[in-house]
Parts: sequence; C-alpha cells; structure tokens
Amino acid sequence: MITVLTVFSIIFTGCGNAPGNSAVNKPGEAVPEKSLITVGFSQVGAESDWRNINTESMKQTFSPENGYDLIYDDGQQKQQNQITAIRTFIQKEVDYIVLAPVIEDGWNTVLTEARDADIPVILVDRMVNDEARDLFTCWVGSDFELEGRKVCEWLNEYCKANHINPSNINIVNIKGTEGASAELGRTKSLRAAVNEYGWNLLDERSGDFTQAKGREVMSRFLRQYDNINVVYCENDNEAFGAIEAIEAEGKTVGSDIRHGEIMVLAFDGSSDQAVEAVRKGQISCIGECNPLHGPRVEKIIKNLRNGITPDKYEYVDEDIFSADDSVRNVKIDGEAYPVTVP
Ligand code: GYE
Repeated sequence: MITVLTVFSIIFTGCGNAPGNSAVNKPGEAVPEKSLITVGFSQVGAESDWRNINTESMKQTFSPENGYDLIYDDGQQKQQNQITAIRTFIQKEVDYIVLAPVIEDGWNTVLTEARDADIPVILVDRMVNDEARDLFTCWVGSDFELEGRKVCEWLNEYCKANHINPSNINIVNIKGTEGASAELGRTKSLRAAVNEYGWNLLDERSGDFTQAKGREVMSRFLRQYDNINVVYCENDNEAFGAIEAIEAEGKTVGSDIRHGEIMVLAFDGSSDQAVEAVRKGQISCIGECNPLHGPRVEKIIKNLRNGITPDKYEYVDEDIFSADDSVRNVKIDGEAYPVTVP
C-alpha cells in the first residue's frame, strides 16, 4: 500500500506502485523509493525479554526515518489474533507482511489469502510447518535444534569433566509454548541426548516461555520429585522463574550437582539479567538465541525490492555461554563451538 504522504505524487505523476504487485520486482528492475514502504508485523506477544528486545529491534529498523510505515500488532501469544492481524494487513494492502508465528501449524488458509493478494510474507524467528512451505517468501531465525544440541552436549561434557555418571542425571524440562519452533527444536534435542547418554528425563511441562509459569511449573516439579538435579528451561525467563522456585524451597542453584545443587540450563542470553545469572553461577549454561532480527528482515526487503531473491532459510550464528570453565567447547557433527565465559 502507498501511504498518504505519497498519494499526491501518485495522482499527479502516475508513478506509484500498484497495490498488490509492487513488492517483488524483476531482476535489475529498481523501484523508485519515494513512498514509505508499508510493513505489517504480526509479533507473537511480549512473553519474554527475548521477545521485547526483538520487538524493539523491529520497531527501530522499520521507522519512518528509515523509510517505513510499520503496522505493529501484538498477538498476545494467540494464533487467532495473529490470523486477524494478517487479514487486516491484507485489507490495508501493505507492501510486506512479516510474521513471527506463535506455533508452526495452522497457517495455510491465511497465508494463502496473503499469496492471493500478492503480498510477500517474510517469516521471522519461528517457522510454519512444511505444508505452508510454498506460502511464504523466506524465513530468518535461529536453528533451535542446534541450540538444544549445544546445551545438551555441554551437559554431557560437563559430566565427563566432573566425573558424573550420566545415569545420575535427573532432568526436568520446562518447555516453551507447545508447538512453537523454539519449543519443538529444543525439546527434540533434549530427548535425543537423553536417549544417547542415558540421563533420566523425569518430566516435561510447558512454561509458555514466561517467568511466572516457569516458577509455577518448577514448584510443581519440586513437590513431585525429590531427586531433580538439572532443570532444562527453554528460555531465560522460565529459568528466572525456576530459580525463584528452587530458592523458595530452600535449595541452591548451581553447577555442583554432586553436592546437592540444582543445575539450571537455559536459552536466549539476550538480557543483562541472564548474563549476570551466568556470571553468578545461577545459570550454568545458556544456548544463545539472537533476537536482533530487524536489520536482517530489512536486508531481505531491500533485496526483494532490488529484484534479488533471498535465501529461503537464513540461519543466524549463535554462541554458548557458561561461567564454568570445565567445558571449553562442544563438538557437534564434527564442528567445535567455543563456550564463552561472560
Ligand atoms: O527463545 C523465547 C521467546 O521463538 C526464539 O520465544 C523465540 C523464543 C525465545 O519467547 O524467549
């Protein structure tokens, strides 16, 4: 869609882009950048620090100063809200739809509507399932399964370095939002490692990526099981909640599970609070998940406008954080990933 600012230039010069087919150009065909580019962004919600930093990155990038008119919609962790937002974007004839899908399933109908309206859909962060593969232009985000493998490999190496028998590892998993890519990938890796190394997976329950639910789920686990020595939290906020629950029970968090501490593992590492928790030894290892997708999505849009086809999938490079120096790097499929001590 073309914003009010440019309506006159379109009327008088006739050089505006026709709604619907303005966004993808043939190779070599440049678009006159006169109008603000309209981007409808359907965000998951505001469930975590990661998410808030991600929202900020998008808002900063897609500002009027940078040439964009951003229509931001907070889905409040509900797919139906996101579907409604996308339909509104279609009605408004935005130039691009950016979607961070809360879960993977259930997008076919609305993404078909976007395709029929000729509006490119760029996925950011989480994915949609394979059935909707042809209904979006491209995706940028993290390899959640790899993040999970890194953290599990770290635990495996930690056990080796500290002479802990894997059969003595009793884990609970505070999962993210069920059916979300970040939950699916991180859970898959944990289950694979449990099978491979012989750890005991005592229980799994969703904490919906929030601190409050993380605390609630961990309190419940602690009441149910008296032998938990590792909690795998699928994001930092769940880990903060789990730490509160553990401390409220008079127990101690830390890597020294041989002496009764409960080890906290997490993902994201995007907030100062998370890095501080690693420094203090409250979180033993974090698989980094990078939320700064604004500039990445902008690059995709610029490429599309210049007739350059972006890669269908673009994965972001990520770190591993631990305050413990007994594991210097983890090896996955022959590649060594260094562990950063913040
Ligand atoms: O890890 C979590 C957030 O999808 C990568 O969602 C994202 C996850 C992130 O709520 O904190």
